[in-house]
Order: sequence, then structure tokens, then C-alpha cells
Amino acid sequence: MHKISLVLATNNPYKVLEIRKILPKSFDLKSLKDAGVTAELPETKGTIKGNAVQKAMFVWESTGIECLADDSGLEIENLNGRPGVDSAFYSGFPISAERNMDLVLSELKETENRRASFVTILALIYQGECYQFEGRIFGVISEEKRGNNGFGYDPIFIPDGQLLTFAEMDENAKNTMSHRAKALQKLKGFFESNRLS
Ligand code: ITT
Repeated sequence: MHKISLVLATNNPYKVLEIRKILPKSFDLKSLKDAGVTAELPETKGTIKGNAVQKAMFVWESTGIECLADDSGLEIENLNGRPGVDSAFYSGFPISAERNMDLVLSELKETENRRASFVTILALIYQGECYQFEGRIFGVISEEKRGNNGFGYDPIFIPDGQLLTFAEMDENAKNTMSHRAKALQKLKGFFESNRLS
């Protein structure tokens, strides 16, 4: 199996860590820094899917290197799917995960329906084509922040069937069940079934 070389089109170091842990060693995954990309990635499409494709196309067009972008978000039922595409900056700028979680918890105060899901859309540019893979995990928003692992909204998300938040689990547990893990399994299956690996 020859190595599949891809640039990860993300400025989020936690995503890079998770993707590198989840994909097998047959993938050679470079960071934007490794590829010499210093520009901000554009994210102006207003949807998670649109932004994933936009980030991947931007890196492809500026480097000519095949790449993989990840756009993700937390969708809360009782907030009509918010924060969704605005997850990174839900409580404004400068970006603060703590303030984002505090806002969500205050919006859900005394709310019975705490159902939510995390979604990831991966956009892959490979051999001149753009492919997309989606992963989703359902769960509930906890009453308060718990745990220090992971990033973003991990301290307030409890996946269905679990007692711990993502931030209380060790990274391996999150990486076997997360939205990102599910999307990456599809990507892996794509390479296996197309014998591209
Ligand atoms: P890039 O665009 O550079 O990839 P980003 O952090 O801005 O990095 P997104 O635009 O996809 O990424 O924003 C997604 C936000 O959703 C992210 O900043 C977190 O707040 C949240 N998020 C995504 N995946 C998450 C996860 O696995 N655990 C917790 N929060 C997550």
C-alpha cells in the first residue's frame, strides 16, 4: 500500500491531532505550515458543507497539493440547529471556547430538551475531484462543563449511551465514536474500495 499524501486544510491544531490519530500510517498528513500556507482559510459560504469545500479548494488552488478540509459544528435541537456553522465564534470575537459554552448553557437553562449532535463534513481534493464525507454523533448537552480533554464544546457534550462528556473521556474513546472519526472511517473506506491506497 503506497502512502497517500494530503495536506490538512485546517488551522485548528486539535483537529490535526485527532485526524492523525484516527487515520492509519498509510496516510502522510501534512499541516498547513508544512505546506507553507500562512494565509487565513476562507469560510464564507454559510454552511458547513460549503465551508469544507471552500477551505479545501483554497488550499488546492494555492499549493497544487491534494488536501483534506474539515468543517464541523454543534447543532442543538432546541436552538434550531445553532450554533451550527457559527460554532467557532458563537459568542463573538476574539474566539473563546469557554464563552461559547457559557452562552450555550445559559440559552439552555431550565430547558428539558437538551438533544444535540456534532457534525463533521470532510472535503477531499484527490486526483482532480472533490469528494465529501459526513460523520455525525448524537447526544445531549450537560448541565455544566466537565473535563479537560479535547477542545471546543467537548466539556458540555455527552454522547448517547455514555455517562462522560467528550472532555472527560480519554482521547482514544472520543476518537472511536466521534463525528470526525465516523467521517474519517468513510474516507478510509473510499480509498480502500477504490483501491487508491
Ligand atoms: P479550521 O476552520 O481552521 O479547520 P475551526 O476551529 O475554525 O478550524 P470550524 O470552522 O470547523 O473549525 O469550527 C468548528 C468549531 O466547532 C470548532 O472551533 C469547535 O468550537 C467546534 N467543534 C468542532 N469539532 C469539535 C469537536 O470534536 N469537539 C468539540 N468542539 C468541536
